[in-house]
Amino acid sequence: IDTAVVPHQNYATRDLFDVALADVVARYQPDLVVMAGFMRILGEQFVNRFEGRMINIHPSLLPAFPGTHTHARALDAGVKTHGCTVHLVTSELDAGPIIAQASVPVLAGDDVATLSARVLVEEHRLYPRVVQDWLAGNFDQRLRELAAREC
Ligand code: NHR
Repeated sequence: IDTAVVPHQNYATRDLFDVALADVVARYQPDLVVMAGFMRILGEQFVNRFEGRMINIHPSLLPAFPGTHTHARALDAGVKTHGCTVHLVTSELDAGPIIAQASVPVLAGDDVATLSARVLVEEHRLYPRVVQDWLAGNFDQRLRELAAREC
């Protein structure tokens, strides 16, 4: 598998980093851009070029707990069900159309370590399944319309 590294520290502004990263990704003419553990908010310079064919997995049941520290916030809120969400990436953070979700119970005595580990098991099941379905063209019409509208 080809690898490229684009360190954001090398760029003076977010926009310059976004353009540099997008240029590298565009070289591959990707059918699908799959974000995993990507922790930099992407601006229009990146999103506009791949919108509708870029997905992210987020460790909460969106729209609950967008952003960071999701497991601690779920525990603080006392929710009984938590999980992960695969969504289309749009310019609005963690707010793109939801593609798929998996849920786990929150158990008495859970801390961030035990809860995040339970969610991660589901992330590893859900994400490959979504990618496989996407590339097989198995997504329903509604999602294709949402993806097209976001372009
Ligand atoms: N970019 C866009 N435009 N839209 C989304 O939906 C995005 C995105 C970039 C990343 C992943 C998301 C997550 O799964 C993601 C979704 C990082 C932050 C964040 O606050 C927020 C959400 C996500 C990832 N990043 C800080 C920043 O200033 C840095 C935080 C840190 O370094 O720890 O970029 O949770």
